Amino acid sequence: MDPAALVDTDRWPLDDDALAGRLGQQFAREHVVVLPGFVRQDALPALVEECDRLARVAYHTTYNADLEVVAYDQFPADSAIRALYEWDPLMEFVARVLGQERLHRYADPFGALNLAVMRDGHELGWHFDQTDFVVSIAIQPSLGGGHFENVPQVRSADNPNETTVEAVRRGERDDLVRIEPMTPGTLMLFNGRWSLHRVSRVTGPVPRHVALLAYDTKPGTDSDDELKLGRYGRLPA
Ligand SMILES: O=C(O)CCC(=O)C(=O)O
Repeated sequence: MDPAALVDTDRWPLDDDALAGRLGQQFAREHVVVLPGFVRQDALPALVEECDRLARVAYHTTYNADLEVVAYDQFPADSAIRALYEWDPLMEFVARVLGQERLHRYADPFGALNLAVMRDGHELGWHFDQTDFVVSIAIQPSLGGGHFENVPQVRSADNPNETTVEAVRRGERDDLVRIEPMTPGTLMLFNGRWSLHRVSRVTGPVPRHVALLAYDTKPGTDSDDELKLGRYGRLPA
């Protein structure tokens, strides 16, 4: 599997410094960037098929959520999604957009790469991530709901901003909430450690499939056992 064949590099030339610079300015302003049509339209059916296959081994997590998760170690060697995650040009592109000299793949053997599968009635509550940056790739939207709702950079390392965070959780600060499109093939980059986010309740018979690619500014970042047990139902052997 050649990951380069999955990406629409005419529209999104990953080695173009001007593009990375433009997106970087947008990220600095908005703390999120969205790249529609990142995955080529003609590559999507195979990705949907892969997700449908993977979804059969997903773990039904109840950790602050009601959704099914496929962990990194469950993606087979020939997985197209795994190939994208392990493809250095993508990680280097993300690093350039973020103005980071380099990024590291998340060291969590489960959480580095996830497929989030959300079926009728599933939802994901407000939360922060334990890694600095997440790239999500929308693969299949649900018929109803399943909106990614995000309060970008609501907190920072210096300012936990608990009053606002709690107000968002109580539904009193909808003015801060940004809803991103779930168009298949869209790549989105957000800083999940500082951005409070959730996915609204999914409705209808079509499962929502999103791939989540986790990166960190430091090597060796891993999630704690509580998160692993809650999200994946197990710990590494
Ligand atoms: O499915 C998404 O769009 C985001 C999922 C997410 O935030 C998570 O699984 O932690």
